[in-house]
Amino acid sequence: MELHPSAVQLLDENGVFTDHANYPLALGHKEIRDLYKTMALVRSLDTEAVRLQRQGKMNLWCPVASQEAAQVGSAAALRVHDRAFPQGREFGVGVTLGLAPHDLLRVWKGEVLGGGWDPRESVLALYTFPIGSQAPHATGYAMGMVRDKVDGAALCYVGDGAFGSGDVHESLNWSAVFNLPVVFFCQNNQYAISVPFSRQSATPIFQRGSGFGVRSVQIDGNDLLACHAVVKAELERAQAGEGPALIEALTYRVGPHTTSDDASRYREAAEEDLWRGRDPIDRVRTYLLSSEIADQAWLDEVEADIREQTTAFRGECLSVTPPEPGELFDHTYAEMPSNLAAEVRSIAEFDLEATDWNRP
Ligand SMILES: Cc1ncc(C[n+]2csc(CCOP(=O)(O)OP(=O)(O)O)c2C)c(N)n1
Ligand SMILES: [Mg+2]
Repeated sequence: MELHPSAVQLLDENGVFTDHANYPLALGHKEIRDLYKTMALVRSLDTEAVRLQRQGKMNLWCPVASQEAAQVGSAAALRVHDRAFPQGREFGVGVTLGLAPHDLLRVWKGEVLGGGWDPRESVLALYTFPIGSQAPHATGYAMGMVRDKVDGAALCYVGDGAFGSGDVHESLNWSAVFNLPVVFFCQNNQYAISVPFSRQSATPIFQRGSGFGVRSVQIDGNDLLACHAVVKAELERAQAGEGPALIEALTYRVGPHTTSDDASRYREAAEEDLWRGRDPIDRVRTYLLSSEIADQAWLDEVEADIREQTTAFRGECLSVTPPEPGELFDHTYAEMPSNLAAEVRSIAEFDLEATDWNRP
């Protein structure tokens, strides 16, 4: 899938910058350097997380490689009174918002109780795994912001697959009818697990917005500067009373859906290679060097610093201990049914070490 002719792009595939009349660049040189560093850090930590899973140190991981521009650029546009509602792939959003990377992976080590961070202390709500269900959360929260007169807006992260859910359509409609300060940011990475976008929708996602009366735009989701400029402008407009917006950030997932998936079963390597060539980090690096916003010595320093942070991340990941299996049942019922109570007891009594797995 290729960009629509109307798509907003500030930094093209070759790292050439052209400002945009409606969505001008809203970052200074230092901020662009900082965001480059965050993108490179997210790439390195994500790569390490995949490694940890392959080494049996983590149950599952949901790779974000090649979606760093969409995640870092959008998250960097959030202001202190805004609130972001993620799905489950928003590791890069959490890192950009300053959450501890190892807290963001707790849920993937089975530490299911509480999600890993306190959403009341952060702009970021907890990950949401039932597809699309964060859209009514964001919409309701935006309604509350209006009533409480909070100067902010909600940013709702959705995938392309979430546009097959009723929750997203109901939220688009409701937010338009009530003119709510919510921005829907869709990372169209062109797959919902194995289902390609061509099998999900006959129209580009951003074109769905107008049917609800939601202003909509497609952007180059591999362009850090466009992701930041458009999310910033749309959050401000939503907050100013202009109503909701839908941003379709066209990108690609170069890795598997999760570490349990084998993407070679449903797509060609040539397609992955094409999108690897459109790498969002390479493009910013080229721009930094060609416009003399940074030099090679600075890039080398960044690389060394990221290497250190990645080593620390690995150590922190190894020290996250999953809860006892029986804790899975806590906080589920006010009064636990007797059959579940019996299950909890049998788990507690189960002696893993003494089990003879070869017994017929
Ligand atoms: C309601 C619901 N149905 C099905 C699933 C299983 N499921 C997990 S991820 C996924 C695809 C999501 O695709 P997309 O929204 O494009 O997000 P991406 O994973 O590409 O970031 C599905 C169907 C789910 N989590 N929730
Ligand atoms: Mg997708």
